[in-house]
Amino acid sequence: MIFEPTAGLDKKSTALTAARRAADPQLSARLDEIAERGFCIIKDAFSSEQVQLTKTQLAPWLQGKLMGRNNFEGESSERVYALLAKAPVIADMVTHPDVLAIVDALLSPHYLLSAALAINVHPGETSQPFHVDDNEGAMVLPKPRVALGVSAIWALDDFTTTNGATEVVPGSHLWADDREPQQHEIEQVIMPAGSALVFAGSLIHRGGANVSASSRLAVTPQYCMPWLRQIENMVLAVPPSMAQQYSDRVRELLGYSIVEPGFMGYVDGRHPRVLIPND
Ligand SMILES: O=C(O)CCC(=O)C(=O)O
Repeated sequence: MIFEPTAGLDKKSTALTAARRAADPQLSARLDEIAERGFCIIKDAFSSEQVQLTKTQLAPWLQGKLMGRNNFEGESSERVYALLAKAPVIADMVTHPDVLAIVDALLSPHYLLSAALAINVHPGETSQPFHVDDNEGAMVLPKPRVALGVSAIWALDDFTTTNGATEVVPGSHLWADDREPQQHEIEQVIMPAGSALVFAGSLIHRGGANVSASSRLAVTPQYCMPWLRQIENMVLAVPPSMAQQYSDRVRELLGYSIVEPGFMGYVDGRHPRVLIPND
């Protein structure tokens, strides 16, 4: 059985997506590409000024101290988590309208930001193990299944053939769990700084090996269904006093939200936004 990435959505969301597709052919083409190949690339999603500002805000955290602790994180890579507690410009990435238009179509309303981390792949780094992003926590739902998350990987340096560009396996979001990618099925994502790779959380991918002389910086915001546990514990990473600086949209994505209709996410019987000072 083949699952469309959107097969898990309710009728209202599906109708909304159909209306948005009709109004926005570019969005429609991106959604078609994700349905078929599992990913799309948004070029020039950030201007060179935004790329530079992001690098400037990340620089204090990229001092060679937060190196990966295993082969998955990458022992020659730096990983900076909890980015919304460290670099407020990341909010513009996390809420980028072209990315959220895709996430809106693929996940249920009130979806959450599951992770937002920077990955600086240094020269000498080897390929990461292949993985999908939407199966954390001993997932018991085998593939093929609907995507439970959507991930973006934003290039802050040009992704080249040698510096550790992300590698994807087109179509693998529709595979069963036991299918292993063969060499000829792997595609490098070559894209200029400021571009965003957006993909179904069920797509097989990995960070590539960096055989160049320069590092490759990326930020990966990942979104998940509202009823899944976030990979990063976002409301502890960004407590109410810090959430105060952000828009309602960012706060909602962090988890200062409830899943409506219903009450998943309440705190002491009330909407969690009441904990944000001066709200
Ligand atoms: O750094 C990359 O290109 C990919 C990283 C990744 O997929 C991950 O850590 O989940």
